[in-house]
Amino acid sequence: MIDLSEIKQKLSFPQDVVILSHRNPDGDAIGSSLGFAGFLRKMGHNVKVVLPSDYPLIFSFMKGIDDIIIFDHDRAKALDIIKQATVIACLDFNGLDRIDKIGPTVEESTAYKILIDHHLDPEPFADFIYSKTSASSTCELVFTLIEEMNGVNKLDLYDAENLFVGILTDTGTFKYSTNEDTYRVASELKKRGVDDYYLNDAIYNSYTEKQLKLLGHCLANRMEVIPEHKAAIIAITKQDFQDFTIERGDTESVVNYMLMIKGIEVAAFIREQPTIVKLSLRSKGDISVQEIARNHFNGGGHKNASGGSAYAKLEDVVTRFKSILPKYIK
Ligand SMILES: [Mn+2]
Repeated sequence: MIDLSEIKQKLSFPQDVVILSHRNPDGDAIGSSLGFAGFLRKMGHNVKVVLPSDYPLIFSFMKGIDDIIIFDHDRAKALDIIKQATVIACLDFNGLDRIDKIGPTVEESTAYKILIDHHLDPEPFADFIYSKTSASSTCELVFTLIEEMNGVNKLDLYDAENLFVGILTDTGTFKYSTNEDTYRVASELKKRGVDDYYLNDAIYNSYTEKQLKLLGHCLANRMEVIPEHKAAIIAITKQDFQDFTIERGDTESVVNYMLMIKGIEVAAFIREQPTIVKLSLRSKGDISVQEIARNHFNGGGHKNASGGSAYAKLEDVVTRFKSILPKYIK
């Protein structure tokens, strides 16, 4: 374990803490932020959570989520809070460009900076870095850090639930990215009263009728399977966005369905947006979609889950994706 003496010293008296996570926050970004916030508050700190952009509505049930300050909604307030912070904790992201316009303010701040993350290649901008790419989620790391600080008894049921949410969502309900600690931490959280059936139901049985019909459309009319390269692609057009009045979060899990086809090991969900084409990529095993995203689509993420974008026509992005497949899939 890493040297905790400095962080312990910094947190040994009340601080104004700001917890930050990445744009388009997912369950892990939100859960780790809220869980760590709960822990730090019980240590006597004044804690605020700031996210660059709004969270998906399916997470509205999470305790404390209403108190999160969204930079996109109130820029002045968000920046003000960050400027006044004496401790800044950056959770579930590896570089200041992941928090967009908040980045420079964090860079300029003289606050004590903490980075807890499981993405590849963390930038060395923080004073305390707890980074482990083998961790399932930042929530897993937040919990193990709290354990190392002998603070587990400070976690209440809601903190435990919030941390469980990140593990659940970043592992696709324990289907990938798990390690021994993942199950151990999940067990510890369940011991603290977490009702994982309730959390699963709240998160995964939350489709609207429109979203399920959209999923059907994607699978029936927009999917192309390329068995020789163990790949599948779903590409949706601007017209699809209009026809289904697609909003933020509506297409969240579409990409994962393609990997349910036997023999398919890499999946691309490609979306034509007003000025840009965005890609969500998933893979199984040793195929690194992180490399594909980084080398060809100006993106990154994890080995088996990443994303990217391109300023090009939808058809051209699809063609480019197909043409690079042989290089990455044996
Ligand atoms: Mn994560």
